[in-house]
Amino acid sequence: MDFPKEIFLKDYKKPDYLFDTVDLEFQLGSDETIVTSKIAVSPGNEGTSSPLVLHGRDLKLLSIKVNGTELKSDKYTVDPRHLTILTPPAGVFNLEIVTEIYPQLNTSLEGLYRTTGNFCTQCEAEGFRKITYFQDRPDVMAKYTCRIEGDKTLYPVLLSNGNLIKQGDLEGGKHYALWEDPFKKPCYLFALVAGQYECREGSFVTCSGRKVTLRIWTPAEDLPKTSHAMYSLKEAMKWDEEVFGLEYDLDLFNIVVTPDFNMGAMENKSLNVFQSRLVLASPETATDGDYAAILGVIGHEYFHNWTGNRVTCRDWFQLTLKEGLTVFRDQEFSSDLGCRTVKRIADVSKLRSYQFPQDAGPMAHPIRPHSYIKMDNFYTVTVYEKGAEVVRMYKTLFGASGFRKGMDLYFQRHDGQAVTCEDFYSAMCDANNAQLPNFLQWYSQAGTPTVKVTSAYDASSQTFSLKFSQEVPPTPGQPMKEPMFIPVAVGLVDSTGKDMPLTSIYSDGILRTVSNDGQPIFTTVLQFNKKEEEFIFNNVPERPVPSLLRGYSAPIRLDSDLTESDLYFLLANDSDEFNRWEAGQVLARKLMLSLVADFQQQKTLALNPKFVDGLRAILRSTSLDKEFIAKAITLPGQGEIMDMMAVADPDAVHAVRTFIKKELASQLKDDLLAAATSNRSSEAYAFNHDNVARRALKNTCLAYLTSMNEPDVTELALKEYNSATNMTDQFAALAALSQNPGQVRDDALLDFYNKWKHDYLVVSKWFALQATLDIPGNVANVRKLLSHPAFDMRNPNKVYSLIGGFCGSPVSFHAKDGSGYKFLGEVVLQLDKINPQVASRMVSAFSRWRRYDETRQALAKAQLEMIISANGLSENVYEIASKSLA
Ligand code: 0A1
Ligand code: ZN
Repeated sequence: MDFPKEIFLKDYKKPDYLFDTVDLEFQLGSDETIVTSKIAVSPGNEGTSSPLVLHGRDLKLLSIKVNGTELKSDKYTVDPRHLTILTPPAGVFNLEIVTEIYPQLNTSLEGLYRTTGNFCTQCEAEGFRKITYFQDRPDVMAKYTCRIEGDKTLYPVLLSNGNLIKQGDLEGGKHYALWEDPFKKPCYLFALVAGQYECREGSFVTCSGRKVTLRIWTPAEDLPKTSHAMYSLKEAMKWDEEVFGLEYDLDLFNIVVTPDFNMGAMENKSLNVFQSRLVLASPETATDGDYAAILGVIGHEYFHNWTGNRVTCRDWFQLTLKEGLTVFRDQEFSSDLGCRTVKRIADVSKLRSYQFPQDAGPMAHPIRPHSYIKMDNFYTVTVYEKGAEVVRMYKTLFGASGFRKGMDLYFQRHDGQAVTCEDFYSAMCDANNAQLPNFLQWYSQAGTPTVKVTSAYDASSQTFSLKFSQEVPPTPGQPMKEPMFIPVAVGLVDSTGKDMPLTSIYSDGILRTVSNDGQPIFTTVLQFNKKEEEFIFNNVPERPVPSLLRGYSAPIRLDSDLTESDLYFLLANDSDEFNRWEAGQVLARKLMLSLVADFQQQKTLALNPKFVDGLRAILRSTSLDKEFIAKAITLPGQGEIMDMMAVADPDAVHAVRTFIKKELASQLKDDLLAAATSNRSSEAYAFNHDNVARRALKNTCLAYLTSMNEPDVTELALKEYNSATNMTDQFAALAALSQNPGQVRDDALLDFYNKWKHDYLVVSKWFALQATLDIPGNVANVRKLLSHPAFDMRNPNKVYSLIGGFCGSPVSFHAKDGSGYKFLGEVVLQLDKINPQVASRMVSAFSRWRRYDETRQALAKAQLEMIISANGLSENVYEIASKSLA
């Protein structure tokens, strides 16, 4: 490996040359593909005479012409990563480059590759350079045409971006298609698909009356499983018009399904590519979780058409400009189509379980990183999910209509451009005549801020004070931090459980009236942007219980002086449902941490009866949403608790969580049984909130009950498994049974495999379930599954299910004898030869090795050192491994 080069945001320079049009021609062959690229080049900077440096990887250069004349070999240089034209002509000129590539050998799944006989591309972030020599950077935007030639029988379907201009037959059993995309785009949005597909066709009439043809392409046998995806696409198109006034801009929108794909999906202009799991669904084979993921990701990719494609990123450091914003938009879309509180809870849980640990580890980076070695390593929960939280804060501050004004101004100013996060910030602030001091720190400072709050009530002056202080922890390369701008949504709850009307607040020496057009308000957003600040509420007739950070108004850790009884009060009464859930989670986290300490001191574990009572009241509620109840009775994950410990102790956390689960199950058995049996599906499967909520509650209760491992509940779970009419119920029952080692579990797992071995997506679930089993010695089982005939190391989805699932299970992965670490070390090296992007996602599981005890530290470190000293390591894995060891 050449010594990997780090790239810095501060070094950004505009491109020396612009590409105005790009005409591509692909001759698809069974062994090699010939790519001809004709580019109209113009100088980017007035009168530039610098060499034109093009990126390229794994390409065989066949010829290069400038203005129609073959370029002599002394006029250019080629190295493994570049083609440099030493003295390009002044002014506008035409460049023609012919390369040969080998898609069937491309297992990295970036650039052009073969998958089950078909051709597919993936160009984000820097895959286009594996197709042809190019200025592979997002601020080079051009209009493209794409002509594809190939065997008509092998590749009857030929697709690219934009509109189909021409197609026809050629000699030798070949045919061609010519596509033209009228919109300028960066090369990372280019796509080509060729192969044997059938399509489900639908249509959508836009708000201006244009009829758009919608096509979802899959192998013929999967067509029946595309109806939910088609529904999701139409809903997304309608939603973007209604909520943001954004209309689709072409007459055709294609989605292609592929089994082999590194990420979830890709927003190529008018030709989205999806991994199968995020399109294909039927009630029998997909769970409610799958249906929800499909809705969200179809929405996400479609929404990119405006946030990402029409307005794109100047450089890859700005990735959150399109991803944070588009995740925020897909979250809102799913909220509007389902239940807002439940969706918010799911999103916040994801942030806490995955992003908080990243922000506290060696890979911590701001939502806009300052540097990278491999951009692929920065498609992270920080850029995506924390980025979405940052966008959400604008909405919290400016309200829905202020946020919309900001979006409108953003598109008005930047349609057709490649821009920066500051451009988005300016559009938001300018549209609302606002200044948000320190807000931009969210883009440049890593680490999760901790906000401490203390409260005081003064009866004589009828004032209630909240004193805030904030601390942003040091992160790699950033030892000192500035205060952040933190919007804190607050309500005050009176002793009857009602929100108090808020009238005026004193802060910063200024008295502010709080009202909405003269109407009292019940939640106000405090703008906390200093190291310390006090806010005093006036006209507060009695000591309230403050409901802080309502709706989780900022991505921070909150440390308040609320007492246990305040938290139980909020759990029972808060009008902000998110904070009701949150109160329960705070109580559960405290309980789990104190029991972990007891466990470590070998004390007998006992469950606080108030906690049981609190959950019983929630479980018995007839007014709360059923999916909300399911969430509210679910304990924080093991990772979340480990993250809060000075030294993470997976065994103790696992033992405590299992103890609480069983104890709750036995103390709440009757209520759990009632909920599990009264919420069975009575009708045919439908993916609507009501039905999803019933299933969620039933299956959560079933998992609790089965954890007791008693014959009556095992029998119940078996009955649920056998009588299930949809995958949600069937898989939930199987997962419930799988908690307990023994014959029943082994039989059920085998039965499930035999039922579903013909369906690779269901088999992936089966792999994931076994990988995540928190049972001692599971390493050996997972190792065995690596050689299962259905497993394939070249398929990312299977790797994520089996290896990724395994790394997420604390007990087996962190086995004290190091067997889990050793297993992962071996797999990473094997994977790296096949697919560096996937290998580097897997090696990330080691990155927090310093969080564990000394024995585990030494074992994990040894694996990282073994990996980093391996020959021919990819830059992807090198970056994660070396930063983890630094
Ligand atoms: N932009 C896509 C996801 C994606 C990102 C990176 C990829 O390769 C490194 C591929 C796809 C999205 O946000 O959906
Ligand atoms: Zn995206």
